[in-house]
Amino acid sequence: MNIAVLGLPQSGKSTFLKSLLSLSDNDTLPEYCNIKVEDNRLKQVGKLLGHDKLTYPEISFTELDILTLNSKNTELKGIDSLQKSYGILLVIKCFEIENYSIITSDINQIITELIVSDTIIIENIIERRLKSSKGKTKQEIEVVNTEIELLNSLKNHLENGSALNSYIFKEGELKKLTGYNLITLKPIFVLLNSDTELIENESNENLTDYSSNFLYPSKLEMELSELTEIESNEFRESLNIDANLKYNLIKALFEGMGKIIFITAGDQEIRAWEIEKGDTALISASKIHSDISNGFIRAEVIEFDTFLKLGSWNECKKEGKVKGNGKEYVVNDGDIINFLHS
Ligand SMILES: Nc1nc2c(ncn2[C@@H]2O[C@H](COP(=O)(O)OP(=O)(O)OP(=O)(O)O)[C@@H](O)[C@H]2O)c(=O)[nH]1
Ligand SMILES: [Mg+2]
Repeated sequence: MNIAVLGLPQSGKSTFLKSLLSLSDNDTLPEYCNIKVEDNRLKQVGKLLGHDKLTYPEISFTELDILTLNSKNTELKGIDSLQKSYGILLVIKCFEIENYSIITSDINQIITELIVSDTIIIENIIERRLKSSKGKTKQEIEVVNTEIELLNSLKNHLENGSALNSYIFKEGELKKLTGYNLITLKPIFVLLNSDTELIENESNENLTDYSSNFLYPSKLEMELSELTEIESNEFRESLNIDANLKYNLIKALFEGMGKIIFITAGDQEIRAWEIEKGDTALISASKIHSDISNGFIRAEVIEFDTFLKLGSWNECKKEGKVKGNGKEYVVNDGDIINFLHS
C-alpha cells in the first residue's frame, strides 16, 4: 500500500520521510520508503508464544512535488504516480512562517491542483466513453449513458471546488469508478510540519478546519532519532513530545485508509495481515495464499482479547473460545485465525 507524500517545494517532505526511516539529514532517501506498522498486539502475542519472529504490514511512502505533477518531463513523477497511490499525505510547511493563514492557503492551493487534475481525468474518460458508443446495442448505450451522467455530475462537483471524497454516491456508483484512479476520491491526510511552538499553539483556529490532520515536528523527530533512546526520551520529556508520535501517526494513517489486521500465530512466525474493514474470511484467506481460499473449509477464530487472557490456542480450545466460521464471516480487527483448507 503506497501513500504519496505531496507538498510544495521545501515544505519538509524529505525531512519527514527521513524521520520515519530514522535517517539523518545527510542520508539519501530511497525511492520507496517502507515503514512497518508495528502493531503492539503482535508483540503481546509474541510474549505469550515465547518468540519474537514478528511480521508487520508495511506502508510505502513516495515523495512527490506538487509543482511537477503536470510537467511533461517524464523523469519526474507525475499524476500517474499519484493515481497509483492508495492515499495522499499533504506535507504543509508550518515552520518559519510569519502568518498562520499561509497554512490554509497552502492546503487550498494543493487541493485545487488535485481537483483540476481530476477534472481533466474525468473529461478524458467522458470523451473516451462517448466514442465507445459507436456500433453498440441500445442496451449497451444505455449503460454508457448512465456512466456519463455520473461522470458529468462528478465534474460539476469538482468545478464547484469540492474534492470527490465529499461526493454523496448512490448505491453501486462508487464501484463503477474502480480502475479510474480518481485522485480526490482517495483518503487525503494533512501533516502540519511544525516546530514545537505550533504544537503549543494547537488551538489556533486556522488549523481546526481539517479533520484528518496531524501535527508533527519532522526536523525534531529526525534529530531525535539520531540520539540514544535514553537521550531522546529525556529531550522528549523536556519538550513535552509524545514518545509514540511516529507510531501513532503510522497507525492513524493505516486506520484512516480503512485498513485492519488479522493475525496468524504460529511457532515459526506471528504475522499481521492487512485487510480492509468489512472483508470476509474468504478474502482474508486469499491474502495468505490462493490455495487456502480455493480450498477453504473453515476459519477457526479467537478474539484478540480472549487469546490475550487465556494465553494459548489450547487454553482457548478447552474453554470453547475457538469459533468455527464460514467464508462469509466478517473478520474483526485483531482476530487470530487458523484457516482449515483442503
Ligand atoms: N525548522 C524546521 N525546518 C525544517 C522542518 N522540516 C524541514 N525543515 C527544513 O526545511 C528545508 C527543506 O526541507 P526538505 O525536507 O528538504 O523539504 P522538501 O519538501 O523535501 O524539499 P524539496 O524536495 O526540495 O521540495 C531543510 O532545510 C530542512 O532542514 C521543520 O519541521 N522545522
Ligand atoms: Mg525533498
